[in-house]
Amino acid sequence: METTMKMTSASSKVVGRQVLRSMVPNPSRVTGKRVVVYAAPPEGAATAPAPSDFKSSDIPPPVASNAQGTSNILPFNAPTTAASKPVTPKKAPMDGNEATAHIAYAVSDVSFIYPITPATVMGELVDQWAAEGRTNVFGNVMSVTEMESETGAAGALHGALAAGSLATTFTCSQGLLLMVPNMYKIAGELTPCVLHVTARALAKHALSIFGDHQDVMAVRQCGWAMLCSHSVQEAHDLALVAHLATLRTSVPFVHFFDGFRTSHEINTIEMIDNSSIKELLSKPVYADAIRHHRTRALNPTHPHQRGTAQGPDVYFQCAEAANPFYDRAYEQVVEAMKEVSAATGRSYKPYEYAGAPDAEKVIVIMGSGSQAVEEAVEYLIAKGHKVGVLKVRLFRPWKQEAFLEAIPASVRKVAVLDRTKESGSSGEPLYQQVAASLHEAELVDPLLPRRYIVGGRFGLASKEFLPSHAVAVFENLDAEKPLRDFSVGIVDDVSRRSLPAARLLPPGVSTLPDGTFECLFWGMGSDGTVGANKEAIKIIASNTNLSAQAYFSYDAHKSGGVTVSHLRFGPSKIRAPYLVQQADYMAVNHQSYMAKYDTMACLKPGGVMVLNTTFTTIESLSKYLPTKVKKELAALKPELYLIDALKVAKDSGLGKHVNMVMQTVFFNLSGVLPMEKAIALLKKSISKAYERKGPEVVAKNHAAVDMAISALKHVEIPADWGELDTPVVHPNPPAKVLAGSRWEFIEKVARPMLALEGDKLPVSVFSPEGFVPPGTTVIEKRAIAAQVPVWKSENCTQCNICAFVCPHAAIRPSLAAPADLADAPATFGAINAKGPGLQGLKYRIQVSPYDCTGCDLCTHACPDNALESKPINSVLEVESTNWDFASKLPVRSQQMDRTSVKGSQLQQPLMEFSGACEGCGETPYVKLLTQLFGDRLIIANATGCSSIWGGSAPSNPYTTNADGYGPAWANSLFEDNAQFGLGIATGTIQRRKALHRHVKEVLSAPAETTPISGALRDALTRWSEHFDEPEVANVVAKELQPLLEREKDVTPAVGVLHGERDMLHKPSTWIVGGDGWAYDIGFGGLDHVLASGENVNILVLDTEVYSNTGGQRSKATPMSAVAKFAAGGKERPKKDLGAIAMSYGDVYVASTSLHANYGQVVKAMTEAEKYPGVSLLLCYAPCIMHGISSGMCSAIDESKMAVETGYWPLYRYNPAVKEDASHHRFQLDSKKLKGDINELFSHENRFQILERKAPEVAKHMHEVMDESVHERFDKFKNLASGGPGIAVHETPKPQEQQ
Ligand SMILES: Cc1ncc(C[n+]2csc(CCOP(=O)(O)OP(=O)(O)O)c2C)c(N)n1
Ligand code: SF4
Ligand code: SF4
Ligand code: SF4
Repeated sequence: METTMKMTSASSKVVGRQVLRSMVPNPSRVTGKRVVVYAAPPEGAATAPAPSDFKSSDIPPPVASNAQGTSNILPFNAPTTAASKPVTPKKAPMDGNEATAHIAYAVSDVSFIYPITPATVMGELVDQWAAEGRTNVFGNVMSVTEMESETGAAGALHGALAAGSLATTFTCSQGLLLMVPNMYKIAGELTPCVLHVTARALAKHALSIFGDHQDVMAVRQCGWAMLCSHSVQEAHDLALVAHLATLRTSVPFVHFFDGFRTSHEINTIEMIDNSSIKELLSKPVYADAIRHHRTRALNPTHPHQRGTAQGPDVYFQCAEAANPFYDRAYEQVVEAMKEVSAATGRSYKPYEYAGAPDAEKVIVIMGSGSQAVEEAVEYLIAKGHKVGVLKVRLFRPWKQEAFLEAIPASVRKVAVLDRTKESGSSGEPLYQQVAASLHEAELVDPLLPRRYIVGGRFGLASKEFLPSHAVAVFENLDAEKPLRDFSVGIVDDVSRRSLPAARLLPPGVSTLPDGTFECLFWGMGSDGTVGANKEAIKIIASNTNLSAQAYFSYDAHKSGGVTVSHLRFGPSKIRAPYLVQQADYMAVNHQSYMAKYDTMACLKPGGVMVLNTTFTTIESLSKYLPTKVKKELAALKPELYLIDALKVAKDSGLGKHVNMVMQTVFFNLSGVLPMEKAIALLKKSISKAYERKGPEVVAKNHAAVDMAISALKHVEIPADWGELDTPVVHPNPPAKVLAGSRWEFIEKVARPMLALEGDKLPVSVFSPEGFVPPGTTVIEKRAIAAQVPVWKSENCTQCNICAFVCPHAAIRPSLAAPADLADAPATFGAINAKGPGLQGLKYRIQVSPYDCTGCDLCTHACPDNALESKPINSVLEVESTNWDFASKLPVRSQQMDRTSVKGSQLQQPLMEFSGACEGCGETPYVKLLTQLFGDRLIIANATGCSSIWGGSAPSNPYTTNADGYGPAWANSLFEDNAQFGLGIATGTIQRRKALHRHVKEVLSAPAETTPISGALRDALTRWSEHFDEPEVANVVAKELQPLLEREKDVTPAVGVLHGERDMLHKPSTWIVGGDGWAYDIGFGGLDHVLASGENVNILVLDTEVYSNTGGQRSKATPMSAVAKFAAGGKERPKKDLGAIAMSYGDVYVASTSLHANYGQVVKAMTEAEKYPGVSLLLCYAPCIMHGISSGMCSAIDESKMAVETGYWPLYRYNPAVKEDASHHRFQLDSKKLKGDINELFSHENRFQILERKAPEVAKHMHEVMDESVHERFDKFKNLASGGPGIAVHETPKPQEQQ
């Protein structure tokens, strides 16, 4: 197979080259003109006119090609001779991102990048390769620069192109939208460039990181050619086609492929080697194009001007002048495709038909979905149907003739499938395009047969699209009244547009090639299962002759959520762009999943099933498994294996990481490789994967591999399973029943979604605006902790620190009157409460074992050894009963001052059980915010981890108090959060001002015309006098609710007050986001808000990286830290956002570290909220991305050390303070510096990587950092004693606030 391929490609290369050379025009030769200032027009095109005062003779002439037909200003530094040798294609398993990045790197010199899922990986790879010094085909190391946003990336890209570079970038979704203005410019100037896009949904009613074509369709009008890859192999090949075609045409190209399905699918591909690419690029057509691009670049030795302003007299004509470039682009794409074909043996067409030659029905489709259609077409043809699929690769420029030619003449019915939604249109863009083409053709040639056409949508946000869905589309075409403008893959019971299930391809019938082996691995986020499976599939693909495919699906939790790895391998090429439906091999890595999810629905009868469980005998398992599962097991009759992988992992020092154990078991049972070989390969891959984490981690993983097999047990499924009515120990009991719409949402939407059954939900259960009621996380009860803390009352000093540090609000103090405890469970011990105002009450610390993540922060933080970690199974029943009882106790929080550390924790947290990682450093700040101001909080939240753990539907951790009050939370975008928050504040102030005016009007109206009660008059008067003081106004506001309800009809004016009564409550607006938002992409807006003087509060959760997208560098990243996009360590120091904010003089600024100083953060939040202007809180937030060597449970010690060494200073700058000899606006809360900053660095992998890789560089950087930390501390000391340094403005005048 390989030899044939090699011969074909070698011979066709020669032919191809001769043919191509005679066919491809050299623009300057064809036109006989020197075309150097404007992009080379295609053959026959009019040369774009030069500005009237422009002398083309000012430009150096293009250098003629030499006799061999090769330009003598070849852009290569390296010799090209090696390229002519035939090269055996290298097969390698990789995902679509890597497949694309290889090409982009090979042919580009410059890249400006910015992270956005799922395109980030391409940026990370080119950054890594550049850091490693890899050279591209021109012999250059790519220059890779991370920008502050995609706006910046596109602007810089535009600049690099204008300077004559070969430049590229990678993005999608919101990032692509930010590029639109520059995309117009780049295309308008006819600049060769390729933008690689992992097509993704756009943020509308909700953000979604998953794949569809909404983003690319939103830029289809920008003047870029659009080339779509349908598979991982195509992403590799067509990436090159795009780079070649852009040079040939001077039209910039968007090369796109489906986000996740293609970008993250690992498949075995044949790689194009750099020598072949080099050989291609050394052809005169490309050498000339590159030279041409460079000659027309901005250069003072032959200057010209671009980007001018034009008026009505010329703008239109100039826009039309580019038409010839687009008119001929199709041919150039075809040429480039032929060249890549010649080099690879794989042929592509812009519009490619597959199916019956005499097909009567076709589906037209673009992207990975075409492969599912192809499987369906093959299946239907085998059953005698005349069907086909038309795969669209080139969407812009659209070549009507070529498209029409690709459709077999026999076709009478056409269904066009779009992976996008254009609300209110009469059809989506591909449909419109196809319909227009067919219609025009029929108009031009009335003899043509009439073709019936319908359009529909599929696969939005990676919704599964199966061959059976394609069959349903064909069946629709045959219906008596086919649905037009339909959807497929969902149940739309509202507008009834969805297609019914296919009859010809029932569920359970596979369309995969014979011999394909399918595997499923159920893992838990951050348990390493996904990483291990990526390695497994790479091992299989690289060491057998089998084709392999892997895809991974996740839920929205940052960690502790469910992950499912879908692996396939087999003798034939695997397309199947959809999830494994029925596995031959299924591993369930966490026993609780057997009850939580319908795992059995995914297992093939007679397959192999491995369960990681602590119940390793059939008797104990029998007691644990739900009856339903046992019945299913009895029916499916799998080979069942049990293993206590957690024990093996613990014994080998891996804690709860069971991934390597389960991986070894997989190799053992699947027999895909001889076991000895598999073990050797596994160990090799472990060494490589964990190298960055140090030799100890590698050794522990090796030990796990060695110990795994002996712990594996085969068990027989008892014949009577399924008939027995075994009592069930349910690990996920239904939570409390709550009334109203929240309960309805929980039952109808949240529960099915959490059980991974969201795909089955019909349209009617959803709110079209995407709103989610508060407090839905209360039902999740994930039980993901291995160990949970249990209270030792005898040691407890009632400091409430455990609750203060808990990221998940899973441990809380309870106060109760003795009478409240009359019905307490026997295990609900309580001690006498200590502290002012608490006399006579009982006190208890209670953990919720189902909600605890086992991060151990509370046990580490407890100063009195009053918490003990115990295995969850030993305490689950008792402590969850205690928790339920504690949750129902009357609220007694009013009895404590909430602005103390202890008092704050007696308040109900109105943010609980979020999906953040165990030990997350961000959540405790926001939880505290809700304890201080939760009942009047409005949060504008930037996109980032805090919007994911805080707002991933259906999980809403923001909840309400007994009055139904709680944080109102919204996310606009990543880049605009400061402005969004300012808008909320301004809008709120405006509405409250108007209400205040109305109240005053009612009060001043004569009693005869406004006969309101004395009680209402009195309350309105008090409200009016204190409407801006929440402590009074919000109490009176509550009093006013029933009064207004009763008297709303007295006069229309009172009716107005009633209508606006929810504005009586004074809110507190907080703008919350991460450092990536505040320091980089949102900085412009943030700065504007800082300068606005409005009464808003800004909370920056500073993890010092873009945590949500995997840890890329931001301008908050410290020097020397290795982050993604800073593979060689960050060279520049962290930006001082506090100093920038303080320079305004009237901005309240605090730098805080919750774990290092509990009191300071409470003080800072309280002061910030009180301050009648802009406040900025910088919050040090330890994150898993820091790689703290002893785990996140040490985040407290680590934060303390960061403060003590001066790495993270604690201060407050309060412009409300009147400066005098003893009062200063700047307060330094850090004490005298102590300890060695290098010790801090030695605990965190982000610093250690550089120390291991380049010790000298790291040493130097750390010295610089140490020095600057001391300098900064001295400066702060000076400021704290009233020394100069910060602009002092007048204390802001009290303003009318919200
Ligand atoms: C315009 C745009 N570009 C990129 C993204 C992708 N993105 C989402 S969150 C994020 C990083 C957030 O980092 P940070 O602000 O530091 O918050 P953290 O995740 O660390 O809490 C990025 C790059 C996006 N959503 N929108
Ligand atoms: S172990 Fe972590 S999640 Fe559990 S209660 Fe303690 S701090 Fe909270
Ligand atoms: S941290 Fe320890 S001593 Fe303090 S309240 Fe919690 S359990 Fe008690
Ligand atoms: S900030 Fe870090 S620790 Fe917190 S959820 Fe994000 S990645 Fe996890």
